[in-house]
Amino acid sequence: MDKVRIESVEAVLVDLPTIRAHQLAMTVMQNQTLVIVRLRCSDGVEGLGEATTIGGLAYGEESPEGIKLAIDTYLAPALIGQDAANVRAALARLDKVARGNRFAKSALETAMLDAQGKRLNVPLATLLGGAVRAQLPVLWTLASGDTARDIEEAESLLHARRHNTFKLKIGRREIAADVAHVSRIKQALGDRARVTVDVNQAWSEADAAGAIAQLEAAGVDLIEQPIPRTNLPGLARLAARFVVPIMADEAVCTPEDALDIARLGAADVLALKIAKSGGLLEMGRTAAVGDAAGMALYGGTMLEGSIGSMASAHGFAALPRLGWGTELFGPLLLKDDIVVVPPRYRDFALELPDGPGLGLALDEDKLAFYRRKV
Ligand code: MUC
Ligand code: MG
Repeated sequence: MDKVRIESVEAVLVDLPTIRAHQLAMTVMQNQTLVIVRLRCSDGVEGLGEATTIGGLAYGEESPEGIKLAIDTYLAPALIGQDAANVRAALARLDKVARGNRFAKSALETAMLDAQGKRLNVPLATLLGGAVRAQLPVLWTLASGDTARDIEEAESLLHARRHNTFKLKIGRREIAADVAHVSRIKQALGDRARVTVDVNQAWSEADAAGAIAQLEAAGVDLIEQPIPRTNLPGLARLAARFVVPIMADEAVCTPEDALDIARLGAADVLALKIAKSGGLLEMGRTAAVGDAAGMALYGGTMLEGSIGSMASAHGFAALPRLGWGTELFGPLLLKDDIVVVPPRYRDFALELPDGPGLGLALDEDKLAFYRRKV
């Protein structure tokens, strides 16, 4: 039987406005740029993939423009002509031409897996061994920058039964102001909602020790990446000192990172993201290390749109254990979508579609409208 080959790979920049300003320790987002990958194969099947960053280069080492450049110039040429059904062999080729560029590789891997799922007429999760859950618990991030507005937002989402866990982005302001903000929100929501905080590496270890004591007393359920990702011994000291669980996010990208964290006891929970890991398969390896070490797992987001979020959803649905649920709310933060049927959120969960591959179809008109023209 003739092999199906990869014939072309296109990377398209898509700019979508957010529904409100999204304030994080390192940036304020008013829009999000999606790098959409369209991978066409010799049997006529097209696979879709997506990569995003947060605030251009503010979060990590890749930017949307850089991802497109890496794909157009180096990665796409290495894929063209390759066996479309052999994703691992294609990924090994990508690792030969590019040492890093995990976000770009993740988008390409998603597109290959989407195409293979469509070809075999099975959901992407089936290619990963199968989904053990069809609904993924999903939290919402409160990050308007205004306490009263955040409380209103949380109340309306609780009422709509869309989210009952809220993550607060802090680390931008003075610690006292952040602690007051979080405490007011937790007090207003009480036992009706779980509240977590993400500091995005903004504090020193000493500041973190003082702040976490206050946040723990205020009833916060989880502390995400309080100090710089490179300070694993510091994270370990904080994890030992407090009962409230500490989650590593920026500190964990690869299976080797997870192993270092496990050896040091530097976190109770690992935030997994397909972009940080370089794709779904590597995310699964990272998860396995954390799981084996007794850490709980959490399905993180790079604030992707529907394609990247659904790719993540298939991966997280296939993990045997996912103790802290997910934050795959990215599509809901964007004012519009470029897929025909957007992901469905209901009863505090994201539903996994059962169509082939990702289970999504591009809206060509929307794509044409939002794609970057220059
Ligand atoms: C991060 O660091 O976790 C996830 C949710 C959100 O609002 O920002 C992201 C990034
Ligand atoms: Mg985070």
